[in-house]
Amino acid sequence: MSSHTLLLLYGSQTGTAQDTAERIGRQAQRRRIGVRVQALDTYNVANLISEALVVFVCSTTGQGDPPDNMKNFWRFLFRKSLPSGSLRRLDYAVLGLGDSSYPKYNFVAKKLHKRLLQLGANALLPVGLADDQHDLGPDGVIDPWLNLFWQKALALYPPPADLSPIRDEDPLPPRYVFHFLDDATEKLVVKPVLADGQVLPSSSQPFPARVVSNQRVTAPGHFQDVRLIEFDITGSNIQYSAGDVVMLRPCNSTEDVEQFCQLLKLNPDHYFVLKSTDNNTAPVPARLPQPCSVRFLVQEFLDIAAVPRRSFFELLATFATNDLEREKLAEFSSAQGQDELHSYCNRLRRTALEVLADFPHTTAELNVNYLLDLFPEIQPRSFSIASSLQAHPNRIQILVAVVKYKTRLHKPRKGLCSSWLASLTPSHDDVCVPLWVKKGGLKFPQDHESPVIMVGPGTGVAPFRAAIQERIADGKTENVLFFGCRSESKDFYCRDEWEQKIQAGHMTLFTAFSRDQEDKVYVQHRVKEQAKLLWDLIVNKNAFFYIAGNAKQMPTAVCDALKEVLQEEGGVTESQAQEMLDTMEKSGRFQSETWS
Ligand code: 2AM
Repeated sequence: MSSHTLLLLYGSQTGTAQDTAERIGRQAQRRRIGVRVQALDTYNVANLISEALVVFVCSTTGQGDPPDNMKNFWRFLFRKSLPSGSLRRLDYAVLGLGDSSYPKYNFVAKKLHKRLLQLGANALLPVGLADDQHDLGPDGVIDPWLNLFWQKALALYPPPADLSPIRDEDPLPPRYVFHFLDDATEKLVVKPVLADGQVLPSSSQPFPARVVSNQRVTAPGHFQDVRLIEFDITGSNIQYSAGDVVMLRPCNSTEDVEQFCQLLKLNPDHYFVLKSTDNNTAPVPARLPQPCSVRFLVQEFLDIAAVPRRSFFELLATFATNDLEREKLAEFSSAQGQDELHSYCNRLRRTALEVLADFPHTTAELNVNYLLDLFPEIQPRSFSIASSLQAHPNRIQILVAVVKYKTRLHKPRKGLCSSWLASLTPSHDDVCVPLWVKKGGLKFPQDHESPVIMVGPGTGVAPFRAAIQERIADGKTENVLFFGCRSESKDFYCRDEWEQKIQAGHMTLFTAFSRDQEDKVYVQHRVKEQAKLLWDLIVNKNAFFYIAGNAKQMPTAVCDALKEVLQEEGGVTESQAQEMLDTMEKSGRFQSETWS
């Protein structure tokens, strides 16, 4: 292996760590350093002992867990049998991406750094802890960290003297080349494989599920459109339990695809064959059919509706010939321009497509071979499953809050996935959503005796609906649900279902309608009111306690309320109550799942 090879390994949940790793990879190419960029779980960890220089870029998920595409690596690295000096030949650096508003801030990066030191590896510099809450966003930490990294790395691994660096103004060679087919060519389209009932559906082989129903469950006119969407998974081999999540990839809207093609002067009906310029570092994505139509690429693959990252501007700037546009793009690409870029893009949630429309000259000059360098791939989204197989055989149901809000921009902002899902019309065969299922973070008790207490305001109720359905089918009827919404008449979804189950004696429900009276009433207030019941369930009956939802302060507030309950009823101090919660958490009797 060449000593001039830098290996960039990333663990990425939403694509940010991957984008950062790729950005560092491009910086390495400019410095003429050979580079490989890989997701941690696609890398054979046993090879680490023979690597020279590795940068790990890892994000931390909300619960402090490593991202899915580094879970196997994580298990391997923490094996007790690994000898302590086994990585002493390795030089490394760890860059963590996190959000300091979460308690387990950058936990994965910190723990990885410690473990590598323990295994004898040499840290080139202290672990970098990028923070979403930083005034300049994560780049506020990443840029100075990278400067220091390059100083150290280039001193230890100087690039070949006969090659000069590639300037920031010049584009790097593209990772792919498009070979367009002329219309006369017969197109034998090789479609990517879909799961056919023989294998378990996965990211590489999703199951095309028919949309059975798509029902608005909030009152007409209510500000929030929430959908209960049902998929048919007959013949898929999919099995799931309460707490599991379904993964699916959204598509861009037809209007966005049309506009994109117009701006770039592309014919959506043209077909091309994609060739990689380096199969080792950038193989042709298996999700793309061969040949592929421009429409398929733009609709299903390129994430043109996301707020673009800085690397997008860096590359776009290299195509600018118009002076005004070039100047602006250079500013957005520079370290000094990050504030300005934040105001232009992130604050207003401006999409990549809208940016292209703002820079028409540059967009018209874009070299199509760079499309996959400019736009990341559309990432799959996860939804807590809201149904159980016992109650709904061969079905998966999800609750989706359709994301729509205003910024100073004229057009309302729309969440790509939720808007796409809401737009699907149920029909017999033609509307199919490729999906697969993953184990979720919430686990419900297997025994028959333990009661469960669940706090799930808004769409946070989804995994609890699954749990209640599943438990009732198993004859487990001690189910206590705290549900919160704005108003009894507007967004109290699943009401009929709960009423029927309450009547049957299968569950207890406490509701908090936050806006039906002058003062806000939230689920945490109801938790406090039920102190006696909760104490009895938790202490005498060994109940499990769950929180799920998307309000940022809600989980902490519910936790505090629960601590107060324990203090009040048990006559213990605050720290003793905290200890009780910690013990419950360790044994799985206190679990939470939050999302934004
Ligand atoms: P609000 O919108 O009236 O503030 C589902 O979204 C419910 O969660 C709504 O009733 C919402 O109330 C409520 N909610 C908002 N912030 C919350 C918090 N910090 N704790 C508990 N519930 C909250």
